This record gives sequence, C-alpha cells and structure tokens, in this order.
Amino acid sequence: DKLPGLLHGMPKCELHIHIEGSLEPELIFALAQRNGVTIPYASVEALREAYAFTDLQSFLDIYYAGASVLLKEEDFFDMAMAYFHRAKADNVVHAELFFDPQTHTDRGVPFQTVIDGLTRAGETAQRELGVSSALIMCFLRHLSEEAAFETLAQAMPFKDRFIGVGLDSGERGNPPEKFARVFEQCRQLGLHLVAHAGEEGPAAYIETALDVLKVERIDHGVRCVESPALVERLAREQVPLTVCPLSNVKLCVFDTMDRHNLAALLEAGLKVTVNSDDPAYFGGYMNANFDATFDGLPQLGPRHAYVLARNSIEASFAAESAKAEWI
Ligand code: ES4
Ligand code: ZN
Repeated sequence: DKLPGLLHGMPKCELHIHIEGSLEPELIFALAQRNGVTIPYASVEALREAYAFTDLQSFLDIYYAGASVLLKEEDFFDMAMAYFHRAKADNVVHAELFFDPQTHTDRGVPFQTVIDGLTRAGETAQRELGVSSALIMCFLRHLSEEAAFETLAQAMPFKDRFIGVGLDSGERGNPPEKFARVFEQCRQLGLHLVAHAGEEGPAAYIETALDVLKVERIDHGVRCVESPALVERLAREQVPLTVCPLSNVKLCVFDTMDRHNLAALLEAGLKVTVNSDDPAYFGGYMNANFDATFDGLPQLGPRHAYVLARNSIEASFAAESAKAEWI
C-alpha cells in the first residue's frame, strides 16, 4: 500500500497549530530547569501520563500550566524551532502559527519577548529549513473583551509581525459575538480573521463567527453537521475548515477516529484541511494526523489525500506566487 508514502511526502500547509501546544514534556522540563520554575510533576513520564483529557477544559488546564515555563525570548525561539523541525520532517512547506499572548503577558512576560522569539524562529526556519511561516495572534475567549482590546493595543508596535487574529480557549459560553468590536477593529487594520467555532460549541457559533466576526476560515467547525443549512452554506462559500482529527479524539469530540466526520465533510464538498492543533498533547504532528485519519476512515484514499493537501495550500494566507509553487 503506497498511501502512507503519499501522505507523508505531499507538500502541505499547516493552518491550525497553537505553538504553545507544540511544547513537548522533555522541553517543558528542560525550560523549567533553565528558568528555575517548579512544575507539579515529578518526571517527564508523570507529566505525559497526565495527558488524559475528558474535554477541552481538562486539556486547557494542563496546557496553560505547561506554558508557565516560558519566560525568555530564547524559550519562545527554542519552542518554535522544535516545531519547525517537526514540520520540515512532515513535508510542511508553510505553517501559520497561533500564539496566545495573554497566557504570557498575564504572567508578567512582556509581549515583545514573546513576539521577538517567535519572529526570530520564523526567520531562522525560512533560512535554514526552507519552511515558510506566519503568525496569527489569538485572543483568549474566556477573558474579557476589554482584555482583548488591551492585547491588541500591546501588539500595535509589532503589527507587521503577524498576519491575522484568531479566537481560542474555552468555547462554551463564550460566543464569537463577545468579540465583535475587537474583530471589527482588526478588520479595519487589514488583518486576516479566523476563529475557533463548532469544536465544543454549537453550529450557531460557526454562523456568528462568519456573520458577526467576518472570519475567513473556521478553526475546527466539525459541529456544522448539526445544521444542514449551514453545511450547505459552507460548501457553497467554500469556507475553509481547519479540522484537527487527533485533537478531536483526544478531547472526546468524537469517541474514536472511525466516528470522525472528516470523510463526510469532504464528501459534502466542504473545504476541509487536516491540522495538528496541539501536537505535543494530542499524539502527533501533521503526518501522524494524516496517518490516524486515513487508518480510521478507510473510505479515504489517494484522491482525498490530494484534495486535503491542495485545500491546505489554497486556504493558506500565503502569497499566490508561493501557493502556485506548492500545488
Ligand atoms: C485549543 Cl484544541 C483548542 N481549542 C481551543 N483553544 C485552544 N487553545 C489551544 N488548543
Ligand atoms: Zn485549536
């Protein structure tokens, strides 16, 4: 069977990766030691054993604890470089990295420290690995609109360092509308707009992300199937969905991979992409996601692989000239 070779070798873009979610347990322990931070786990193995999640919030609690070892510019650089090496190994030609500034600024780490480390890693990855990348700044939706506006203000001196904004963290009870005004300001600034919606939240959140926030892509979006009219709209408008199969299984959005709706979404004509979300926590990077998805959904074959890779290139915010080289 040639499918694994095809899946691994295809040039692809990653459009849904939280860079803080690429922090492997080994690096968490190394950075904790380097920075004199104590973490409530005895060993790398004990930390990894804690990665048994029941829902999104049970993951977020551990994810924010893991990020507490990030203090210096070098830490953000090392974290992102480790990701870029994994991306390169999986034939990722371009990655759009989410970062969560509030997770760091709320601990007293300056915004500039975060963005300087990530920017330098992106430049180094382009130069040394030939991997192209961009940054997307996410607002934490469990925090207030006012806090999001404050973060946007802190980001303004670095406006040329990121291409867009997103919305992440706990979805239930934090609808897109909560951030209508801050997204409107970002739109006026010419930033790209994306949002997590329809991961744990209802299909209605996908609709308000599109209609109120005016996002260009939906992150996750798998609960769109609860509204047939919405599925029809997503197909008609070719709104990209950045689906994260291993994440969805780990966070119990689907019980097992054979229950995942990715194949059904593709069949319905939606512009689906495969992504890793938080690869250090959910069991793997891009090619591991492709492998697990194609193993769990045997109706998927080489033509679907090609469509998924092409979708990831078309749905990226890269320059059209770059996309033409990757297709
Ligand atoms: C996230 Cl899987 C997921 N969902 C929402 N917010 C997040 N932040 C990091 N991973
Ligand atoms: Zn995500």
